[in-house]
Amino acid sequence: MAHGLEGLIRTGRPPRAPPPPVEDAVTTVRQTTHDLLRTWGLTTVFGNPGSNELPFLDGLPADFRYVLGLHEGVVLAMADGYAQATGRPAFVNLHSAAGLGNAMGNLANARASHTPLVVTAGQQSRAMIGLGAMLGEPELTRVPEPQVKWSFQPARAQDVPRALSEAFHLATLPPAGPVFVSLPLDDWGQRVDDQEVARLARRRVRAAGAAAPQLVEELADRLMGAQSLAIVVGPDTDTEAAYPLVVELAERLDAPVWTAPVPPRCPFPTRHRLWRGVLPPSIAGVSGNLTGHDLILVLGAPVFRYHVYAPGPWLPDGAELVAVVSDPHEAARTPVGDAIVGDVAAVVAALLDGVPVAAARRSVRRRKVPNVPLGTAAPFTAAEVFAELARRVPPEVALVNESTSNTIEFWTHLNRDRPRSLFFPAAGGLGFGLPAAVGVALADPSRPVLAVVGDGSLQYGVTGLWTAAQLGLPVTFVVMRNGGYEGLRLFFAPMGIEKAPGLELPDLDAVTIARGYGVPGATVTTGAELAEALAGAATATGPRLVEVPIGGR
Ligand SMILES: Cc1ncc(C[n+]2csc(CCOP(=O)(O)OP(=O)(O)O)c2C)c(N)n1
Repeated sequence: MAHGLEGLIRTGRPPRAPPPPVEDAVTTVRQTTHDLLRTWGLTTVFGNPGSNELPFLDGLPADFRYVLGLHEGVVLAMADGYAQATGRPAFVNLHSAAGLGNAMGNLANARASHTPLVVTAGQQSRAMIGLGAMLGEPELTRVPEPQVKWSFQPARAQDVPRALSEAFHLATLPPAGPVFVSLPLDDWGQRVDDQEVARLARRRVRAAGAAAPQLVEELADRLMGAQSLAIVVGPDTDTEAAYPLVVELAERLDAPVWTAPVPPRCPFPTRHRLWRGVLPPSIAGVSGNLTGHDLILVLGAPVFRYHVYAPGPWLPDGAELVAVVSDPHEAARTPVGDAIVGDVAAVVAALLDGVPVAAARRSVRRRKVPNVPLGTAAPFTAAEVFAELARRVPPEVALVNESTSNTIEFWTHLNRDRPRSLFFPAAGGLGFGLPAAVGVALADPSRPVLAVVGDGSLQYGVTGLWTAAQLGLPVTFVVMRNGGYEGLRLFFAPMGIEKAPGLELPDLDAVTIARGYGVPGATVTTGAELAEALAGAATATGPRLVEVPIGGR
């Protein structure tokens, strides 16, 4: 005021506008959020937009990329594949309760995979959330439960940046996983303090990851005291850091290695002399396969992800178990054995310091991979297809598998030897595979992807074909055409089922469907065509679909 009065007295005219007050050094929630997302490396937005989300997308900076999925399940799985392949969190923007609901199946897969995802959905204007307005959901934060680590709607527009900061750090901290933030549409134009946001951008929140020396020593003693050790590896060891360390530990201890049941990743080289295969997903199956071992070391897997209830002993007679996992829930809910919660790579690295090379090699029987020649004409067996895939598709090609009834054959012939080589729906929810392959390809377009999906599975994520076509991603979609939900028939005997409806899938033409989405394709009818199609995966420059008639076992 003094300033204004002074101006009046001196000039006799109204004073010029005063210099901007401190509060003018503010920006909008939208600009701030865009800046923060950039700071966190989240410039790829996986989304499907609606009116609630438009104010966030308005003026999305030029260095951002919006990856449009035509259904929210596909959006979520693309982000999941991308995050799993990069090892970094991904950002998802969905539309209100309806869009979030559509994404729930794949959110369950992401949760089970420990995938760091910041999932957001647009909420109605704050004034209308409680009024039953279209696209407003007062309970929006409850929709994604229980598949997220944290679910939140900021109390004020000014809290949006801090809430997203919390979401980003929580999603990334171990155990990694999806989190959810509801974002009311009228928050984006509100003002927020620059300084506040600058502080958020500078924050680094990291897990120390160090292994407690006493626990490591104890564990090393147990490992060296074992008469017959077996190692079971899980998805959390499928990282650049942990993968080679686990191989080295197994070699040093000369211990056979199993992959934990229903593996969503391939955490150990499948042609290594110590690799024994995948444990079956039943209580009796696990203990039966581990018979003869007195100590089981589980690294980076829940103990265990069972499927069919086949009761039996948890472990072989007299055997003990120790699990090293990142997730306190996984550690606590385990019915048997001990657990250490921590960074698996850090624990294994520390173990290597104290574990000497095994004095003598035990006679670990090398697993025999059956030699299955490819037939000359369709229909092929799944084993023929996967044996040929192993021969034709080099290990640098990333694989995605969602061909349920053929999982055993797939793993029997699999030949991957490096981290982040295979992705599978961790919670068993179909509709992950096809779009996840799109996300994996986006993560590194120089690394082609081959996705094996069932003809049933294809339909759950089919619109991902459009995104693959639009972005020209080098993904080969191999559709195993058996004309039904064969995987469900496999449950008939163990579950005592005689007959059930809804298992036939006649009259589906994957090639025509793919063409409609802009993806060229063909049905292979001869062995030579199949071999050529598989070999082409490594040099693909865009998406294509290969339908493979299969039958018999
Ligand atoms: C979202 C979802 N819906 C239903 C199922 C149940 N389900 C498990 S396996 C299966 C059959 C899949 O058929 P297809 O992809 O053709 O592969 P196949 O079993 O014939 O090898 C179904 C429907 C599921 N796992 N996830």
